[in-house]
Amino acid sequence: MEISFIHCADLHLDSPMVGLKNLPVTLHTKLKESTFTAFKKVIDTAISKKVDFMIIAGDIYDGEDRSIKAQIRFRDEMLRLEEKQIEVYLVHGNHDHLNGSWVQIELPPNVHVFPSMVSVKQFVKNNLSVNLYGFSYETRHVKERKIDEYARRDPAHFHIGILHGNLEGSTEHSSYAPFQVKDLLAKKMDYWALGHIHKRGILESIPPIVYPGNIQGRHKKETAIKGCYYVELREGDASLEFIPTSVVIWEIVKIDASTVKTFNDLYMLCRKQIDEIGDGKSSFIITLEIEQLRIEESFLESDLLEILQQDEVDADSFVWVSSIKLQENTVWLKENLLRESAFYEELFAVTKDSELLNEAVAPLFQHPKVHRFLEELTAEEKKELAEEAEDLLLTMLVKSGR
Ligand SMILES: [Mn+2]
Repeated sequence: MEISFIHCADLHLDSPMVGLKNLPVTLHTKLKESTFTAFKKVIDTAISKKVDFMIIAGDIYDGEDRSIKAQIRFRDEMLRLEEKQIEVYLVHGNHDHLNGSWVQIELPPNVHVFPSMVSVKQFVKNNLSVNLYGFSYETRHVKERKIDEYARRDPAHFHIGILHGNLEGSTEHSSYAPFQVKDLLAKKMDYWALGHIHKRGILESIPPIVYPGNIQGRHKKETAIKGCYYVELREGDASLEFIPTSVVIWEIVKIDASTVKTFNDLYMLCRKQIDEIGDGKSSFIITLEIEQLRIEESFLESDLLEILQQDEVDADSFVWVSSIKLQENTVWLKENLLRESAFYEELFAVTKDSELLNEAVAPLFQHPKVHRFLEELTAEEKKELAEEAEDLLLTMLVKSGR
């Protein structure tokens, strides 16, 4: 007794991929296409592995308007699965909730969409039955503990829960349909197909409770290779294989610049590190984080970025530097400054003054359109802000040539 399926989530088809100035047109085209290309890889895998069905755990579309282009492309991929008699079980998430306004493109009959109430759908092959449980987001904000509405319904050989929601305590994503791992375990499912959190994670192995992450990163914070899971489920046993699908990989590359003395050294060091990333197969968009910089020459980040972007790029496998974060060795800088004049001592004291900090952020917290989205700053956040202020001050002093 065995079933196999693909579990993917957070396709975000037709993600706009904004904010990349200077990206050459060919690379931009590839990036704009990447969510579709990645999804095609998911479908190719389903077909080549001859899976019984596919689960899509929410956020198929990036926007609640579900662009017609995205819907047509999605339908075309569904048709490819229909040809191979592969069923699809999907839920809509906060990004593509049922209440959005869109032109409805009809999907083939192999696609089963869960309604907004937690419901069960049954997959049957020969004498084997699988119960799948799930719900789609009615509106963007589903804050209730929908997990409480899930109930295993026997008889069936396998039970699979599909849930687009947030693991309690995870702060990177909005806290929709929150749950704890113990809540899921209590439901006695054989597999939990999660979606919403874009970072891949296996929360439990028996039974598997899985966030596959998204299939293609959409911005510099969605780093590393993205993909989906190919799952084989047997009685009391499961095996998972990660299938990479991302077309363009976002990465943060840290460079320790403590040994460089001149701008030219720095440039050469960056160049070398960038060349080491390229593997001739994959494409990367990277943020360079240059740390421990202590060179005396003054230069602009934008200049360094510009020359790094000037080198030839190959659309099939490129490494593109999208931004640079320069971090001076602040201890060294501060020491230098303090040696220069007592004025700096006073200046740095300013960033430690919590009254001044409160004053500085007050307009934001009082703004009628903004304040309701903000939460009070914690002591830790205030400390971070003060440190960032000091770093900023130092950086500005360096850039102004002191
Ligand atoms: Mn998502």
